[in-house]
Amino acid sequence: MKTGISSEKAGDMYEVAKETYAKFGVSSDRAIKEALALPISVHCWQGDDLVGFEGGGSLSGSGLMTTGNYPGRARNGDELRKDAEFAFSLIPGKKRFSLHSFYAETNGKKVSRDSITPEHFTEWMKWSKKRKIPLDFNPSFFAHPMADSGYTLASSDTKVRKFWIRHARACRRIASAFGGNQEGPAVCDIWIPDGSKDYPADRLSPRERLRDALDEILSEKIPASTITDALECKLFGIGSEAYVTGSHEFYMSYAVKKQIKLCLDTGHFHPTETIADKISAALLFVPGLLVHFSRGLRWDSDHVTTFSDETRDACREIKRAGAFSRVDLALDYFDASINRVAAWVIGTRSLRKALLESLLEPTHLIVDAEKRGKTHERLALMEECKTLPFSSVWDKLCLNAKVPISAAWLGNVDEYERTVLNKRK
Ligand code: RNT
Ligand code: ZN
Repeated sequence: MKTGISSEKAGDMYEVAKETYAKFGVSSDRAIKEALALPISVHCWQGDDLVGFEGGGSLSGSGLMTTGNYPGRARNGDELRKDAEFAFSLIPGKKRFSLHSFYAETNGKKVSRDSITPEHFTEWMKWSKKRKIPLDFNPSFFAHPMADSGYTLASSDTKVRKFWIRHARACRRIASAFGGNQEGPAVCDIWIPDGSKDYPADRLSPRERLRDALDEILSEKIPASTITDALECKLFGIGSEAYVTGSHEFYMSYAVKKQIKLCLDTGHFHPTETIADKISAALLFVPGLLVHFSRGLRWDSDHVTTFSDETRDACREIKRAGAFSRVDLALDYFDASINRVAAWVIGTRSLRKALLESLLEPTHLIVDAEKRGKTHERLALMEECKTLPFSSVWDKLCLNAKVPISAAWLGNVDEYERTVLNKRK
């Protein structure tokens, strides 16, 4: 597909845009540089529908669901890495790659989740080093017989609870090994599905057990130079409509008490609630945030992230708070109904766009208007910003990063689909 303008034309248009932004006191050159340097952690699970390499336990009971049957799902580590590399060639800026524990490569041997070690991620770490793609990690508390009851770390069954505690401890060591293999720590995000379909009579006991389990998991001291722990809250899931043990209040309080990063997933709140307003509040009390950029459609449906108001508002809030150094940016969605590589490219490019847009905002002018009590100016500036020549700066960012501009990347995806994905039967 030959969509988009020539590099030459894009260059010319950028010069005009640059002048326009300069009139607002913004250096678009600097914004491009900063936007390219912000790492986005791309989630491996969009590449294979969250199936993993264990032989695929059912997602049922976890509240997670991938729908669709587009051809070309990656079936092993080599395919997943190849697809990710291809997607990365179309995505501008710094990337990380986030793995779930069941992407361990065990040479066909069955290794229990409480016994996995860094050794099972040797291929990933080699790849990470070679491609200079830092890794992040996630213990997987679902798609496993021990999660069938719907409870893991909060289970009343000691055997079950202990199993998952051992799993989480094993995962923190793996994340730490990643951190030792790359520049800077690996983010290790704990999310559990625990909850109840209908109203529980006892909401307290599972939360007490979860608190104690987390205490046990996190008691193992691992240097912050290799691991960044994060805890992910949720409002509800399919099958946990009435009650989620790891709710927002639970993890917010726990994270504040233990000074751990809080993970805010854009799909994990009431549909009329967005995370933008939570960022400045939480940042006052926790060391930092992990944001999972997703797109809930009517529910936590994990649609592909887009350049939506929600994505843009969240990025703007981080920028306005001067908090990019304290917020880890990650993606979390899974759509099997469309080309999976394109899904990666769309979501990551959209988030990068929103980051660039936030960095191009003449925040100083808007804040100044507010300080002077000129709130009509504040609103007017916010509105005018929406129609500044952003697209020309975005194209220039892509040119600088040597990735296709505009929709030209669709041609590359088309070819990859024909020559690689369609051959997977
Ligand atoms: C689930 C959480 C969690 C998962 C991934 C696969 O609702 O968002 O982050 O999506 O761990
Ligand atoms: Zn998430």
